Amino acid sequence: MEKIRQTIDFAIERFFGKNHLAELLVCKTGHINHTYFLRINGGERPGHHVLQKINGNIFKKPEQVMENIDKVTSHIRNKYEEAGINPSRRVLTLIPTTTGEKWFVDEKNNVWRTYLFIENATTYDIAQSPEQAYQAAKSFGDFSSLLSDLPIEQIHETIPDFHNTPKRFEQFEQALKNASAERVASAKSEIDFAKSRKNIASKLVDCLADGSIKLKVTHNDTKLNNVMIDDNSGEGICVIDLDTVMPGLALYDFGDCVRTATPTGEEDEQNLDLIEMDIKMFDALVRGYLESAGESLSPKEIELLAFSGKLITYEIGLRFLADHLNGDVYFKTHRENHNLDRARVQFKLVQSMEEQEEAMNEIVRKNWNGGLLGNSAIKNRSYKECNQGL
Ligand code: GN1
Ligand code: MG
Repeated sequence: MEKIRQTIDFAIERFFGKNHLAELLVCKTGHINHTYFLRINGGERPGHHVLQKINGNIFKKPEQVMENIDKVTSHIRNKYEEAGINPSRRVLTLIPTTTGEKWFVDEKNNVWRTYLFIENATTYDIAQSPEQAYQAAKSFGDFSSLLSDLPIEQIHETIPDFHNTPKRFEQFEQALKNASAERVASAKSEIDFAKSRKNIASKLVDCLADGSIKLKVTHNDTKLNNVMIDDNSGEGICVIDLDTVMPGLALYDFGDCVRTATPTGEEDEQNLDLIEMDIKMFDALVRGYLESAGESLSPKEIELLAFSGKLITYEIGLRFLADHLNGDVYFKTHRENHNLDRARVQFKLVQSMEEQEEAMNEIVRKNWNGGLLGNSAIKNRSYKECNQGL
């Protein structure tokens, strides 16, 4: 611990100078990076900040991650400024080191970065109301719209095949081959479940191959808790966790909202009776996403909105299960069988979505035909008008 603390202190010094740290809190959420909340006293940048060490085992080219983040946040910031909106609570702000670099590489090649902390806003692991789900989907849809004119070639693919469900299935099969007998036995019914849904895995990559859906600059980790909700207005104000911004498919982004904003329980809940897909939340997500990003969706994308929720939930379930079989080497775990518990929740959700698939598709049709996009007031609304009052 002493050693880790020294490394953290050293990083803090690089961003804020010596002797300005008043308080340091370790953030417990997030399965990959190390995150710390700082209160800085005095110096040039007093106030709250978020310091993060990028996990170099997972992000093999962390500098490319930072280049993507820099590009995307600058692009969004410019749009807000052009529209006369103060961007400081609307997009993440990178804090440079005392010598002006946008990130800091320590002697072990770890990449550290600091963001301005957004005050008076909260993230939620479980949606508290349909309104909140709506706000989250709208924020991710706005994020996508704001980036729609950023040339995709300018963005690095930092983790190849990140959302490629057939590849994730192969990785699961590989893990199964290498797993200990004990781990295989512990996950027997989850392994059977994973195999039984293999037929859905390639749907989106097939659509990409036949041209009915296209690559866009996407977020790729659109969990509910990656949107900050303003404490006063309840509005989604800022999309966070930009590490996986890459060329990708909008449907995986919408799908991950469904995976994380519709469940009635936690991602690692042990009592599966508490886990269902709440269709009221799904309805709110569809409205929020269509209102903000619907114009840019192809008919095929609209048709597959409900399916995308099931697909990514299945994919993340495969990843948790593979990690359990591999001996918990990827996602941080905090108890025995943690990844297995997470996989179980994902598969329970897949089942719940299968049971409600017709109703989900009906909601998409109703909102689409019902004029959410046919509404010219929305269609023709300028960016500034979209953000009026925010
Ligand atoms: C990881 O660490 P976190 O929570 O931001 C993972 C996502 C998964 C998610 C599951 C780089 O994200 O892909 O969907 O866990 N990030 C990476 O909750 O693998
Ligand atoms: Mg993430």
